[in-house]
Amino acid sequence: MTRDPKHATQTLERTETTRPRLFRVLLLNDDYTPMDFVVMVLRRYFRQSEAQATAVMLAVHQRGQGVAGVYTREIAESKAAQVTDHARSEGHPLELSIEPEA
Ligand code: NFA
Repeated sequence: MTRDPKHATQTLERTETTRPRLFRVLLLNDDYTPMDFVVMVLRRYFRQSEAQATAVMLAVHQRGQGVAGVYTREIAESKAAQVTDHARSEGHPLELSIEPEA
């Protein structure tokens, strides 16, 4: 039997979502990794323009470390691992680290 629409009730579903924590992928300076390799890494793995990649590379070179990109934990870990593998395969000591944002 159909209910009088004047008195109908409805249940509204609301799925709760939270924003994932974000993590900075840091590039660390060293004395041996070629500048060109670092610029290539920033362009290829962190999708930076040539100008941005050059600026970030120089900032890392001068200040010791800098942010390559900001991602969810899994993506940040995966980027750091891929870049480390690539650097080692070419004999470069480049190091990266990950830190939570705020
Ligand atoms: N310091 C390195 C050099 O002079 C360049 C570099 C920049 C390395 C940023 C690592 C990170 N060849």
